[in-house]
Amino acid sequence: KQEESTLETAATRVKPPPLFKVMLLNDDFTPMDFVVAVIQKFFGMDREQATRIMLKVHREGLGVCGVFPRDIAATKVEQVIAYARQHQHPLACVMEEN
Ligand code: TYC
Repeated sequence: KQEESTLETAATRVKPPPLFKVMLLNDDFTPMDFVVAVIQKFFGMDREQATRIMLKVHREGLGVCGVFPRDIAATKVEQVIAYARQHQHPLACVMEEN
């Protein structure tokens, strides 16, 4: 088969790209409303979903906002941190391989 003779032989078939969880971490200072707004703005959730995740982070210390390929995850982390700093909040956002 042509496709197996070139790019997709069993030996060279590509693995699916690794995925990364993007997580928010709790702190004692960032206002709850700000965290909800961040989750809506950067992770495309409605207020109800965003509030659920914010409360999970608040109660359990961290929570997953989404799972993405490496570059997209890294961009989300940078955008969330930059936005939080612009508003003088210490909100922390990290990524971890799934
Ligand atoms: N713990 C914060 C408060 O009581 C709220 C908060 C939730 C902060 C989630 C960060 O990722 C966070 N105001």
